[in-house]
Amino acid sequence: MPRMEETCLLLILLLSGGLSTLPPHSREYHFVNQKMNWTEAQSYCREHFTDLVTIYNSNINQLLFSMAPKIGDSAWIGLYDDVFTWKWSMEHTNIYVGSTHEFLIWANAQPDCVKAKEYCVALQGQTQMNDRPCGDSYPFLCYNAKNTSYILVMESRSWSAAQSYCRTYHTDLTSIRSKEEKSNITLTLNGSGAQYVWIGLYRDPWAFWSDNTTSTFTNWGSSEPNNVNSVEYCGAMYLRSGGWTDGICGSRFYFFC
Ligand SMILES: *[C@@H]1O[C@H](CO)[C@@H](O)[C@H](O)[C@H]1NC(C)=O
Ligand SMILES: *[C@@H]1O[C@H](CO)[C@@H](O)[C@H](O)[C@H]1NC(C)=O
Ligand SMILES: *[C@@H]1O[C@H](CO)[C@@H](O)[C@H](O)[C@H]1NC(C)=O
Ligand SMILES: *[C@@H]1O[C@H](CO)[C@@H](O)[C@H](O)[C@H]1NC(C)=O
Ligand SMILES: *[C@@H]1O[C@H](CO)[C@@H](O)[C@H](O)[C@H]1NC(C)=O
Ligand SMILES: [Ca+2]
Ligand SMILES: [Ca+2]
Repeated sequence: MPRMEETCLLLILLLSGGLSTLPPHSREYHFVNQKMNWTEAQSYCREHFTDLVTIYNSNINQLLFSMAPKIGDSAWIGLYDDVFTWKWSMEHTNIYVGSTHEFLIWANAQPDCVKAKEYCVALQGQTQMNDRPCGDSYPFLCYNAKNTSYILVMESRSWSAAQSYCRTYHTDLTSIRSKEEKSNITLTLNGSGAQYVWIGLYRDPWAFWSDNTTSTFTNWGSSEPNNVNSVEYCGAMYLRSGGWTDGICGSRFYFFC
């Protein structure tokens, strides 16, 4: 039977102040020479090894790059962009924002993270949500906890400048936590004529790895991620360059476990 994986061992010695009481921490990396979509690859890695790979630094990136053939193809890594996990500016905890909330309603075909640039949320047409580029300037809606009121500021600012303003003069950009709050917000916006109004919802781009660990290292290829046609939410490595790209999760690529 032909070998399906090439195996490479990288031993990282954890030196704890000179004491060697801890066993060496070893990580094993595998290039799998079969093409699967991202979820199939994830299952394969979990079944045969541990998980899809998490890349913590350029040494690991280089190691993986060196293990794979230099061909004009890509290999999945564990990175993915979760377009439904959002946070409120006021709370900073991840909340799942699906499409079924009665008061948090996405506009048609949203969130679509156009060109991989939309990580902040505005109310569109005063009632529905749309992810928009955080640097765009829109009017915004603050919440004041002292007198529980919503303040529409009709000056256009970027999302983070709007957040600063709200935190300085009120409490924060508004959350929408209930039907009652939503109806008051709709009332506040009524007649304003604003097409987009920032609210306090945002997310971190490309924040998750398959094994639930976190890594701040990135190695995107030039002009990546670009979310072509708003369907690229899984991370892969170009086998010719070692640079990363966002790809369609249903595409079949080689992968690293
Ligand atoms: C609540 O307080 C803010 C800040 O002082 C003020 O701008 C706003 O008009 C107040 N709203 C109400 C309804 O009292
Ligand atoms: C919002 O509207 C509801 C009624 O729909 C009301 O009970 C509530 O006090 C209002 N104010 C806030 C801050 O939600
Ligand atoms: C919005 O305001 C107009 C008057 O300016 C009013 O006729 C209408 O009922 C209001 N809509 C809502 C949803 O409150
Ligand atoms: C990652 O976390 C999620 C939610 O916290 C959990 O459902 C999932 O099983 C975890 N996956 C792994 C591989 O630990
Ligand atoms: C990957 O393939 C499996 C089985 O063919 C399919 O059920 C799954 O939906 C695919 N995943 C994606 C992200 O397309
Ligand atoms: Ca959008
Ligand atoms: Ca891409």
